[in-house]
Amino acid sequence: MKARPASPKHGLAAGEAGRPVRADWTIDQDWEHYTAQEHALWKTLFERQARLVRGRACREFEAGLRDLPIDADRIPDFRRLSDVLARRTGWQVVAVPGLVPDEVFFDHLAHRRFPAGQFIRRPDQLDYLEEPDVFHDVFGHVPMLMHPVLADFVQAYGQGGLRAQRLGVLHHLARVYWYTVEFGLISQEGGLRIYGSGIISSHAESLFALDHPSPHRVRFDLERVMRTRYRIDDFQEIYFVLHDLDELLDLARIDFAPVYERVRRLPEIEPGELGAEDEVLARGTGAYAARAGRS
Ligand code: HBI
Ligand code: FE
Repeated sequence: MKARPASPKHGLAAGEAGRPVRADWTIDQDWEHYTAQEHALWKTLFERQARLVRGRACREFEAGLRDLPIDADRIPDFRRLSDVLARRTGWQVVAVPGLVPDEVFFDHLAHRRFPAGQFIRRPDQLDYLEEPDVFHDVFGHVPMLMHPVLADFVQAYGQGGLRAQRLGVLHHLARVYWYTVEFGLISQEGGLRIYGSGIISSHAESLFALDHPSPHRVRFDLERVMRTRYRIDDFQEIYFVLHDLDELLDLARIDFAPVYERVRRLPEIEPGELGAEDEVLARGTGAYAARAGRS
């Protein structure tokens, strides 16, 4: 891990033996106890990112953000977010101390509860951290959950996660989530737009994903994506592009079992690798990855 967040200062994450207090790993957001410094850090992140993603994020993100009680002044209160979200798509936001075990994560999603990091990153982690904090989860994910298609797709991922685990193919399914919900691009009127939360909540990657010549931008294809490894410690070397968010609705409905059967026999694909069957929208130079010592 490149950077670990400080453990939450309040809303105690773990019992004395280091186990979570509740079986579902939720904690109280304890909104009243955020410090002025923590709210100020939110403001810094929010203002910078709200300005940057205008015209870069897809219109569904813009609409979701506009309709939610999320603003620059304070870290959002999950109870108020849940009130609005529940009325729109039936989702709620619950607080967790950070990454939770896969089964716990899937169970929340399957029940339309989005586990959001309670803590906010440290000031020296403005640009990057690997563990999801309140800015990544609330600014990045919650506006997209206001959209009915994304709302259904993320629930289907939770339902499919436990099954994929039993089948021993979770890594294939996790790549679908990674290259859509976290790092997905979509083409809309003005060109490429971002819908992936990992990009939307990152200042540097919001620029890199759309404008940098290094990464490939390739048309989304389910089996191709299931075979593609990803990196969690740096910008992506490839982004997959949807024509329409409705494509995710089809994915939420189909049975992945036969797809897993095909994919598990096929070779894995490295993040920077292109194949003959790819519909390449923009071939990347790979220059960034090469400079970072990969190639
Ligand atoms: N926990 N809080 C949190 N957020 C995530 O995005 C998350 C997680 N646990 C597991 C996980 N993601 C992934 O590894 C699964 O999607 C496979
Ligand atoms: Fe995320």
